Amino acid sequence: MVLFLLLGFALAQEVRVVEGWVRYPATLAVTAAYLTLENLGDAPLRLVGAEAAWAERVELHGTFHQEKDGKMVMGMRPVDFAEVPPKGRLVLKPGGYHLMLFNLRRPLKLGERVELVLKFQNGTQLKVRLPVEER
Ligand SMILES: [Cu+2]
Repeated sequence: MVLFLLLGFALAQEVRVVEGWVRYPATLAVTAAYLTLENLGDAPLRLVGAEAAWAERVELHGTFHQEKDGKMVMGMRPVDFAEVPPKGRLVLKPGGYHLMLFNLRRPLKLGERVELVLKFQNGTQLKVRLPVEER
């Protein structure tokens, strides 16, 4: 039991958030979170999702270009994971990977910091606080 706790602690130290923000939502229906993760360890880490007490559901999305009626359009869809390379960074940003938060339980205030718990495939969870911003 003690070993498990120590291991969990050690893993949690392997990844950190460099910066991030949550888009100031226009409605309670949906918003998105963007952040840069840094993997300090020697093994790849896979971000698989997140939880937030202030939203009913969180999905990890990727953005793709696809052909539709002869035109290239940008679309997004849920993905199983996004990888943070060893000694490297993963950037979640508009037009790329992002976290979508659905059915907000309360209105968010501009400038407040909200908590998210990031979940990784190896069981690591990382609690982060991101500012609500209008960019
Ligand atoms: Cu999305």
